[in-house]
Amino acid sequence: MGLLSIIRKIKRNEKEMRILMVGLDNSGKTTIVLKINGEDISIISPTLGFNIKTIKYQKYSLNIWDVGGQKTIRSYWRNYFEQTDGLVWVVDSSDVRRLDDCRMELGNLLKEERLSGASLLILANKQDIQGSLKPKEIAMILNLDGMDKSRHWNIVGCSAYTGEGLFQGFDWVIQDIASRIYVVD
Ligand code: G3D
Repeated sequence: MGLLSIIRKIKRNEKEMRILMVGLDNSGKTTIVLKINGEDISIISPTLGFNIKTIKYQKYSLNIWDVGGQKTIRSYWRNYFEQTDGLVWVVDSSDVRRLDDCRMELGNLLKEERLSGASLLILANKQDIQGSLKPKEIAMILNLDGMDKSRHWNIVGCSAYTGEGLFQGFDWVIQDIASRIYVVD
């Protein structure tokens, strides 16, 4: 690690931790955010024909958007990748039909060079629905073991309705980020 990056790490503080929450539409992102007590959801750029929601989660800033939109929009997202420490990818575990789509979109996102260092939490949401796939099954279908070995990732089953798994998931991603970016306590 170069001196400059060490200095940069020391200078950063927790408030700057930046997490993006992404997933196909209808996967449950908005519901999760409401459940974990995100207040004041503000909407960025509705004029551009798509929304990026942003909230505060504890001390952290969470940006949220749907993937699967048009390619032109996708190029605009890149502006938001700068300084992204963590990615939370939300899956609708009951929507087996769209899991191929889901794998493809996640794969595309992870190709972004600026996201290469980001910790990745996969939330296998909607576990309260009978017949929804378990985290292990989702991991297989999304081929998570096939990801770059340097990627820090974890998959946690959750339900935005019951709240099960949500804090476990977020605690993991925040801890993982903290262990990477803070040199001093
Ligand atoms: P999005 O922000 O990713 O697009 P939303 O997704 O949060 O709007 O959720 C999409 C739909 O899924 C909503 O249903 C929401 O209530 C439901 N949902 C979200 N999380 C869960 C969950 O954990 N369990 C169950 N059973 N449903 C969930 P509606 O009917 O309002 O469209």
